Amino acid sequence: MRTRIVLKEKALDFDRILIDLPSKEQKEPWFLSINPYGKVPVLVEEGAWVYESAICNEYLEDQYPTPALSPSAPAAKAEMRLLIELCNSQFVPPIIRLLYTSRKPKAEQDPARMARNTDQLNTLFPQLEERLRHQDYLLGDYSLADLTFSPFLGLCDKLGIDLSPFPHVAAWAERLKSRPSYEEVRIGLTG
Ligand SMILES: N[C@@H](CCC(=O)N[C@@H](CS)C(=O)NCC(=O)O)C(=O)O
Repeated sequence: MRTRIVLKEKALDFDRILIDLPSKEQKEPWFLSINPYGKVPVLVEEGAWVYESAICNEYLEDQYPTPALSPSAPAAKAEMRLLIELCNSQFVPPIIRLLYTSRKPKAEQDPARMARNTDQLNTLFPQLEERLRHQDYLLGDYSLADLTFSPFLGLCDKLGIDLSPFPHVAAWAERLKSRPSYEEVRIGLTG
């Protein structure tokens, strides 16, 4: 979703090739030869084979700089990369663990483990709340940092994660969900 959001934000045409994840097509030799991690997305265009969504997104930003989804000043760009890293190291893992747990029958869910994941999120949210108190997006203008969070923020409702103690985070999540790129990618089976 994160790379498709960038493609949509930049109004770039692309073909989407679906990989059958449940049947582990991503672990077949042909796929491992293009992404040794055996994961989607992989972005392919003439002269470029790129994987890891954060790298795909930076590639697209460099190759198609308009509209800009990244600040140009080196310090602000470093801040954006730190936020992307924060998302991938502190936000995504507890959300994924909660998602897996939520798919198990109630009797098999470990409440202590779920509480640890929720605690981890509740350590992160105040940092985001502070940052969003005086601006609509993490760096002021919408950037790759925001869209790195958005698909996972979109799961909070479903996972029963209460954002109401963090009203600026909750408003930011709504703002991100209301961007046409997010909605098109969420509902789109193709493109
Ligand atoms: N760090 C990677 C994570 C990619 C990832 O986990 N992709 C999932 C789908 S959203 C996947 O391919 N899962 C299949 C698997 O791990 O076998 C990125 O941001 O591109």
